[in-house]
Amino acid sequence: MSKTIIISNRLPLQLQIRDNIIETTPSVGGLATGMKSVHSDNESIWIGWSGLTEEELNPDLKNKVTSALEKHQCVGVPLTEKDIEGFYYGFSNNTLWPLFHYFMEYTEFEKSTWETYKSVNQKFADVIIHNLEDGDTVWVHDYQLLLLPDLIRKKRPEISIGFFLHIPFPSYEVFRTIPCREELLKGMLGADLLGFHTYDYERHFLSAVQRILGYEINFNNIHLDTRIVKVDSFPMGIDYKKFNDAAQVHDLKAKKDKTEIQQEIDKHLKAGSNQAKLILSIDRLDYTKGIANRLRAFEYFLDKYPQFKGKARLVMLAVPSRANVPQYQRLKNEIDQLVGRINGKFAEVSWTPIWYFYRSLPFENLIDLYTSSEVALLTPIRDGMNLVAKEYVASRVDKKGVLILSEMTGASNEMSEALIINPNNFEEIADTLKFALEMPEEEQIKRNNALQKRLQRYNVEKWANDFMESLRATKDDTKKYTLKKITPSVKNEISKKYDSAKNKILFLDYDGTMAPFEKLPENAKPTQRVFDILDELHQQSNTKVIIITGRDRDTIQKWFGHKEYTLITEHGAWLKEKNKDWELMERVDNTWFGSIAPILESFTDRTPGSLVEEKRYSLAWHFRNVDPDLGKQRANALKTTIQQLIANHNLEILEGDKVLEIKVSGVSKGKSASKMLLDKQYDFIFAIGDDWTDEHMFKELPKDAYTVKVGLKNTIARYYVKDIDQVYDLLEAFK
Ligand code: GDG
Repeated sequence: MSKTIIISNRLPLQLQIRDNIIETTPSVGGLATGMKSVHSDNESIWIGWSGLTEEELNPDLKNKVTSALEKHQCVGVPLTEKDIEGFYYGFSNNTLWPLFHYFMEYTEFEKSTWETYKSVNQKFADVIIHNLEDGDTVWVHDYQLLLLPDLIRKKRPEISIGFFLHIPFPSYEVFRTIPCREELLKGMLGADLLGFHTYDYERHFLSAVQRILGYEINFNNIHLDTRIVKVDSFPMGIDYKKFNDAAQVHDLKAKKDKTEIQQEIDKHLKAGSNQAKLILSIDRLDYTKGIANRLRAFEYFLDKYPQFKGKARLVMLAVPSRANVPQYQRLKNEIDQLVGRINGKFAEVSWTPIWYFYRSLPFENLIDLYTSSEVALLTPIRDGMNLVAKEYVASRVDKKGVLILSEMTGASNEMSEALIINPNNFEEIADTLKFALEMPEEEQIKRNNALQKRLQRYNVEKWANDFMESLRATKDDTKKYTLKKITPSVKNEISKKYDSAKNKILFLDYDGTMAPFEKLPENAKPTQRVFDILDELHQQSNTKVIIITGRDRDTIQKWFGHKEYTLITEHGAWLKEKNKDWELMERVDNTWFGSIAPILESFTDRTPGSLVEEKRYSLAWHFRNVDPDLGKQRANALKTTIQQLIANHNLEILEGDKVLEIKVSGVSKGKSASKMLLDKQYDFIFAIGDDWTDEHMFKELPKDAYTVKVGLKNTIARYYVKDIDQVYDLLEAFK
């Protein structure tokens, strides 16, 4: 039976060795809970590192770990201390983490850690391949495993692979600075579906792919030679019920059942006689979380609004993280000093402004804090999502409480009813804190009502299911293409048909079909191989070879004039038959050039890299060498301008591959191809082309014609081949 394989750096379990016995406890993190619905019954396994290095395990313990993991449907990836050093602390946390969070000054690039990152990704791939069966679905998580999708794809091209990034994907301008940028993108593109928390991260990723790899992007699909990769945003939710239920139970607890922390909090709140207010913050101690900023802003708030002294208290839980990394140690010192200084500055006998916990707390204490705090103040400088914001709102059973949230978090995109702040603007934070502490209850309830509804609906289970559903749909789309692929047996069938046919006609597009695109159109000259193929076909009896192209007559005359093939140029305006002169296939004129050409030229002046091509009966504006976003934008603007001008004329705009062409309407490859069929009864009709001007031809030709698209794009052609080499292979089979 097919299964789902979840892969993350760490397994969702904590292992401990006590007296040579392995103890396991489930992890409480967002990912572990989130994947619960996917990682259920016998239909899934989870692959990752157990948390114990190879050096910590003797053969006996290794076996024990394996069977302990097996009980939870988990499989370990064996990693050494050196692996963890280079892969986890090194490349993942010293390079990717700061870079992806826009901390370029903290980003180190070391060749040795990059090498370890690659080899550890390979180790993960090896374990996966070993456990992979036909029909399985693979879901890879996060920045530690960016190369993994492609490593799996290389070994098992047919497998369905999803990838989700839990941290931001930075803007192209930041991402481009990393030396191994191409390898990272290609690694990710091994997946069928790539998920991000927000549309912005998705947009940044697409832009990096387009600019760095130069791949074709169609809305949110990336066209590779044999596959389509879909990119989409799936904002991760939380286990809403778990937090809401726990908060309800919490509120009903008798005093004696309350936790120690809760009793302390109650004491403080009571002493403040209704005026005491708690402001909560919870995060891992990480420089991305804006903890120092928050403390300084809180100090500024107490200075600016002294009426809150003795009343408002910041309860700050900072969970230790990567504590042996110097950067994190420095951050810890900075926070310790700031807390000490601010507490020293404002403390009164019965009140200290900051309660600071530097540790991890059990879940029930988390609920104590969520339910007792009037305000949650979350100020990350950059954060992929921020689940704490969602958990705070979900725990507010009475619907009171105010969330202040940094606009730099992924969560702020969905939580517009929260008070959204810029974490670098202390003035704004101070004013918002005051506003939050004084917010009327009805307004708090109104805002939380809306937030809770959304969190309840788009919970983590829905997130996981949506992702899996979308992965299935993406794979189905790709399968549609696979059905049209020219396999060796289809190729065989077509060439057999060719052999036995009496009269054969071949329509061959030129650019993108017989020759690759070049930066300058005049450089795409036919090679000897192209001539060899065409000559071979042309010499066969009863075979008519036609080059059918949008190119101008003069260039085609220069390149093919000495040959005897039939030539059709400018999308069907001109025809040249063997031993004859060029003749017009359609009555066309070019008297309109004078009004359109200056507009194209003005666009060219303003768009670096673009150029105007003047053919006899059409004008083309090429933007292949323009910055991709600018090119698209200018092409749209140009199209709108021209459309208005030509509204009452017999002209039309043709959109080719990175080219807009204005020509007399009614002239098309489809029309001219049909005309060529009139003089004889052909029993083998073949047409091949790569862009959508060729679709006209595919459409007009009879149903039993062999129509072939080059590249994986939407098409009405019956078949496709992946690239120009395959075009040559196919034509060489016609003998
Ligand atoms: C990454 C991205 C993205 C925290 N302290 C305690 C504790 N927690 C739990 C919280 C929450 C989780 O840890 C923290 O989640 P975040 O989303 O805030 O942040 P990261 O760990 O940095 O996670 C982040 C996330 O991935 C998911 O995609 O949102 O942007 O950086 O669930 O409740 N839990 C317990 N005790 C604690 O002391 N029990």
